[in-house]
Amino acid sequence: MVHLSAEEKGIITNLWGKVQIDQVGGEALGRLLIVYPWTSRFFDSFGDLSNAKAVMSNAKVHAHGAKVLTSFGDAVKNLDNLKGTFAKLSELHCDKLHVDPENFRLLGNILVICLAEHFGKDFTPEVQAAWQKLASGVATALAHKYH
Ligand code: HEG
Repeated sequence: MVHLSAEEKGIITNLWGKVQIDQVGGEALGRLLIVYPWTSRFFDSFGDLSNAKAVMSNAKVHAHGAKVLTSFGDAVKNLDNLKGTFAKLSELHCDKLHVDPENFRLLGNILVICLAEHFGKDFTPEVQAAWQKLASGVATALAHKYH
């Protein structure tokens, strides 16, 4: 499990307070679907995901991306207990949704790219390192109940 220093926790909490969840969430999920097209198999009910423009303007992608990033925010509030925080969601993604947990890592890395784009020069290497660690911790926590 990841260990975050007090400094890293401060960096994470500070940036999170400025994240536009609806916008960044939709962007991150949209980019996941475009960069790794096979991930769209989980979202049959979302309608047209056949090309980048269709994905990025798909309202269901934006709504679900916002939902996912809001849930990711629970990690920020529970930095010392990621496994407990995501235990139920891990069971859901394993037992009901059958999402390959590798996808959590892909989404985490895409989220970091979206944050870098939004925050520009404020997204220093230290900030990136803290967020990369958090994304990895969330992916591990979401994979924890897989069997
Ligand atoms: Mg998942 C549903 C969180 C990555 C596919 N995801 C959900 C829900 C939450 C959530 C909160 C709603 C659960 C509910 O209805 O009770 N997802 C979540 C997080 C992350 C993640 C925090 C990673 C940071 N999800 C993820 C990835 C995929 C995926 C990478 C697939 C590539 N999620 C998925 C699907 C659903 C959810 C297919 C059900 C969507 C629906 O039909 O409503």
